[in-house]
Amino acid sequence: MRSYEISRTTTETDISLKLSIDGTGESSIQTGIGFFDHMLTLLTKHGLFDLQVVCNGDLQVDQHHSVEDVGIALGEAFRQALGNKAGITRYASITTPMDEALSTVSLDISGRAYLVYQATGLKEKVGNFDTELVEEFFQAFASNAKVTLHIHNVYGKNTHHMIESIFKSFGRALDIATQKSERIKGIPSTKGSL
Ligand SMILES: [Mn+2]
Repeated sequence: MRSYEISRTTTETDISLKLSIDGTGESSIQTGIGFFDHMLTLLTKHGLFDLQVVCNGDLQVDQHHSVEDVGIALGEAFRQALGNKAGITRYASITTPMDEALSTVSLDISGRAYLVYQATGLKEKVGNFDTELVEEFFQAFASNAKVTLHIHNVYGKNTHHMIESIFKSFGRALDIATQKSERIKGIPSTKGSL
């Protein structure tokens, strides 16, 4: 089973996270940030993972540490659960609409951390969620999963929809890139390691 369980405690957050890559879309997410829970839930659903997250963070400061640290823990969990990456598809490029909004996520499970994030025109808040934290989440994920991640919100009007289309694309791309293919023998790199 490609799964990983992580407990991570700092002075800012206390996180328990359990991930199965080959899941069914089941999730139980409690970060104390409603909109972020909504995004992690649909990421899990459309990525067909199983994910449990409990984060008790310093929300009296703001949401930054909680969102960033969940990104760190989730990235670490994917990296560990994938092991040596033998037989995986590695790449995926997925475009997903959400009503009037459209986003593309291109992912390479490369062993190298890189984020390109293009999402302009987001309103500052969705509910009480600080939308600048979307980029922080993906930076933390890419750094700790060690993946190359390009995120582009192509267009949209409603900020909730725009961010939702990003997370749905991300979940779907992560599902495809992590899938094993019978045609792929060994580690999918001409260098022999990822
Ligand atoms: Mn929604």
